[in-house]
Amino acid sequence: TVNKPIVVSTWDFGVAANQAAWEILKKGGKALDAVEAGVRIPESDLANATVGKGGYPDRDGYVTLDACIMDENGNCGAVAALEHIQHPISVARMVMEKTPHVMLVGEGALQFALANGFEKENLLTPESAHAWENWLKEKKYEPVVNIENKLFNAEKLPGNRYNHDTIGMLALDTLGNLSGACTTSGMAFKMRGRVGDSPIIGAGLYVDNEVGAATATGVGEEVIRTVGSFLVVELMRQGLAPRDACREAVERIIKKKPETAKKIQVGFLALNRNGDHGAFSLQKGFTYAVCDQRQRDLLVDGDSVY
Ligand code: SD4
Repeated sequence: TVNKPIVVSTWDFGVAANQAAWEILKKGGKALDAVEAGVRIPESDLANATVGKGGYPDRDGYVTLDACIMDENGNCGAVAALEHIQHPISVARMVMEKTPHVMLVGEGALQFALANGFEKENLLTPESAHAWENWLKEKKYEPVVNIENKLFNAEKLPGNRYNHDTIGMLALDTLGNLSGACTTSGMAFKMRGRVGDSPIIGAGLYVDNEVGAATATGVGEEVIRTVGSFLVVELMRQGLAPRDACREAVERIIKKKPETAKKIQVGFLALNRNGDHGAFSLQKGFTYAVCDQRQRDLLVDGDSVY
């Protein structure tokens, strides 16, 4: 039997995002609508000035966002290095639905968003600006393992905040259709113009309705190098369970860059067309959230190599 509908998403903040997706799925709504609505929850926290949630900027102080979305028919849309727009996922969906293209970047993506009614906002919160100013003292680019959960859970402590980093979300609706969304402010203090895996179809996200869907989080360069999400889906096509497919993709990263792999985090999350899910990461501490008929806010610890 197929376990549907179901939605899964990366990290502890996936729990809240899944709830928004579930509102749509439980009424028989489309997976595509569910994943868009779901990831808008962590995205919109960027604008919440009273609690100061915003993505960390690049090393020059600019907040630049990457996102992509893909549906059950292989339609997809993406934006990269987009500034000033609170909901890059919705711009990505509009690129998919209203243009002959798959991806718009930078100035052109912003122009397209503004022409389609999105509002220009300042996404650099005082807290993120402060973190950047601190970073400028040493200017060391050192991705922190599991920063997503560390900052998220640190929010509960006074004086702390979190940045959301990447949420990848995959959903299977009552019709048995799969869709996925992935959205991020990218690696903190990245070079200006740097684009990660998250907006790249096949790297940060891939959906094939005949097989399943996968998404990635962590250091995007290693995910791009191995075309990670596409790899996970192709491994599921060959018969691997979601967790085992994610494990193979993680091991591919180790094989390509053994020294790098020891120091960084990359995690994959997969959902197949039967509604089975699984995850695997390089380092311990990668979590994902599940919401289906049985469990509304389940948080699962993915297995890891190290
Ligand atoms: C990137 N994969 O820009 C993203 C970062 C990330 O949770 O996943 N953060 O490389």
